[in-house]
Amino acid sequence: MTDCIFCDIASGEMDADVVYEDDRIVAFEDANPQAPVHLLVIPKNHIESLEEVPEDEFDLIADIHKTIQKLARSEGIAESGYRVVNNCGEEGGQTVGHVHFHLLGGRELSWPPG
Ligand code: IU
Repeated sequence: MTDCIFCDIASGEMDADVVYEDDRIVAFEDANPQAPVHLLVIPKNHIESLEEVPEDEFDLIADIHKTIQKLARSEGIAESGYRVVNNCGEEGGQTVGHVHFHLLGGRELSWPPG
């Protein structure tokens, strides 16, 4: 175990409902879902937030978005539509300090967020 719960999920030390995994990325069900489909997609390596992504690691962020596109299709929400959210930092509403992207869908989502 580390002091980062998402690192522990990525390494398999902490249980989560993992729906996708490759050598750099893991996707799992959010423990407190806000929509019928609510997945979190994360890099396996620890990066605190989007703000902390090094210039030379943005290919990883692109791959995460390719994964999100695939997951939206496999979850059956690609045609109806979905939302991808990154909360960054305190005022952005980030509560877990390991960069993650929410994939939400399966119901009509309202806008603007709170
Ligand atoms: P946020 O963007 O940092 O606010 O989102 C953190 C998400 O992580 C939030 O939706 C939680 O429900 C979710 N989560 C989880 O799925 N499993 C956990 O063990 C913890 C948080 I801690």
